[in-house]
Amino acid sequence: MMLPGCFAWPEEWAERYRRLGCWRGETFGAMLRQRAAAHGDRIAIVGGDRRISYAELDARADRLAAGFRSLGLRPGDRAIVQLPNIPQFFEVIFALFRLGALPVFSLPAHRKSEIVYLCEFAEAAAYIIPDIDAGFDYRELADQVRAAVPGLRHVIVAGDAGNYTALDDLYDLCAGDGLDAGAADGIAGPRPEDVAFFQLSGGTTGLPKLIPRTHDDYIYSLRRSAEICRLNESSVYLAVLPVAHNYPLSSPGTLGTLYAGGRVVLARSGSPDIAFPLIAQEGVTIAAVVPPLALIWLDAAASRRCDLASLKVLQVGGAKFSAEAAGRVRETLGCTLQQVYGMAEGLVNYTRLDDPEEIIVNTQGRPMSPYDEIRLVDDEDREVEPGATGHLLTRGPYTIRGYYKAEEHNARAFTADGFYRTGDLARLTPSGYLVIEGRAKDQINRGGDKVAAEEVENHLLAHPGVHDAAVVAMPDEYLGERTCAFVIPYPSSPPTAAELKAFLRERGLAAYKIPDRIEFTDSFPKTGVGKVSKKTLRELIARKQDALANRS
Ligand code: AMP
Ligand code: DBH
Repeated sequence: MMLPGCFAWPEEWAERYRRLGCWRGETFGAMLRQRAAAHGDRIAIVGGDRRISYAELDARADRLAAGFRSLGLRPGDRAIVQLPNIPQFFEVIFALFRLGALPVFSLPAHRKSEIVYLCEFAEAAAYIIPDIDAGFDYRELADQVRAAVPGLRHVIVAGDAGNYTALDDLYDLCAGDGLDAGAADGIAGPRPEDVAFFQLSGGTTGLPKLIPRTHDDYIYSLRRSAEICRLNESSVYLAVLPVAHNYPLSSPGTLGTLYAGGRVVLARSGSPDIAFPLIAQEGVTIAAVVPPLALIWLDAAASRRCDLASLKVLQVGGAKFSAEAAGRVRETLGCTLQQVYGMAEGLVNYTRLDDPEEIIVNTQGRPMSPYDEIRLVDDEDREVEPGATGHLLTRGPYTIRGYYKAEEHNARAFTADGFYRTGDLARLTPSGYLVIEGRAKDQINRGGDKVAAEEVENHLLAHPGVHDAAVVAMPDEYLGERTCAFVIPYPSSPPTAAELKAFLRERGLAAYKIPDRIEFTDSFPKTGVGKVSKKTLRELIARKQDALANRS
């Protein structure tokens, strides 16, 4: 039985993916146990001044799972995990995996608006946070969340817990009671086909969607990713992006590296001041960044002395990387560029490490699995001509068949035969590589951070001085895109731009969703059928920016 609200693959497809050897019946708990048995002494995670071996990670996950259980967490319970790049992140998620409780992966940037929604929608039993990170006190956020969500039973803090439960205390709550003892009181641990956790979608609607991923499907994606990126026990993966995000978690990311028995090095920031010395000290072989960070690394490497000799592969993904910048990676950083185009819903594409430079620089890769199905269609769902640009639809052994508890949205986001509508516009090269040409979905991609226009519009509409709002992308040299909110104010009480931004912050919206620019207007351009024409608004703001740039 699938968790209520989750869509399993139809049985004939599940059988097919098993028969093809994609789904091998592994679970995360067993995967870690097996790695610990095979090479327990090897270092799995390096973070701050901690170096954790596979055996230690395995044992600590067991102890923590027992602690979570003593606290009252049960299989199937949801736990919002909002942790930065610290070793405890892995102890926590493997403990939850073992218990069969389900992490909901939130980003460190999320604030009250996002967390309250996640706690309510997922009916979370626990919320797991750091004490203070990057100058922000998550315990204060937890105070607000608890006041708004009475059903939230536990707040668990890595570090100084204040009034809440200290994560540290849970490791020793039941000394000597590994989780194996759980079987004795009826906790058998999850099955491979069970949902293991929820990822968040970048979203196109008012509220983020939850993406249920199973042990079977996700571990398949780790295995394929690790193969394609040629990870092995000597690989050292540098995690600079927030580890909860699907890209640094699984493409191949930290979990793909652990799958391959390699070493994960956690960085608290992607800044060259922090990342470059770590690369040299730890002998990092592969790192993953988003395009704006890649630009910073390229500049830094060109202008200062640094030892990046160990780095073999730099992955760039999350947003479109310009061919111009892509062409500079090999020469400037002395490593192979790998473009990664993926989504938390599933499908991930990679350029291959031995692809010709021309493909690496100019495409976003090809699907990782031979069983990924790709369709490019026009507005009426008819296949486009070969080589033409169309809406990208996909189906496969690790692409979900539906969001959690979102029946209405699912009817729009998936075709009747189970293809996911990515919302991206793409074309296929003759050799089968994807080139991303744009986006049809109502979303802004701010250097890899996804902002759903409707979500921000809803928050703006809550202001008493706002009659209507439309949020669009404006081009940006550094982030690729930034957000611009067009606002029709009530003439009687027009707010200022600064007031609106403060209002959104006050409502607890993550900082990356606060519009970079607010334009006041008294009407919106309309399409033929009378809808707000976002296309016209995008052109308007792009022209305005051009004019500004030319003047200076
Ligand atoms: P998310 O919904 O947050 O998982 O983000 C997935 C989306 O990010 C994709 O549907 C694309 O719109 C975008 N994306 C990810 N990687 C790339 C890339 N390499 N090039 C262009 N867009 C990308
Ligand atoms: O942007 C993404 O969501 C993304 C990018 C690259 C992703 O989820 C992935 C690889 O797995």
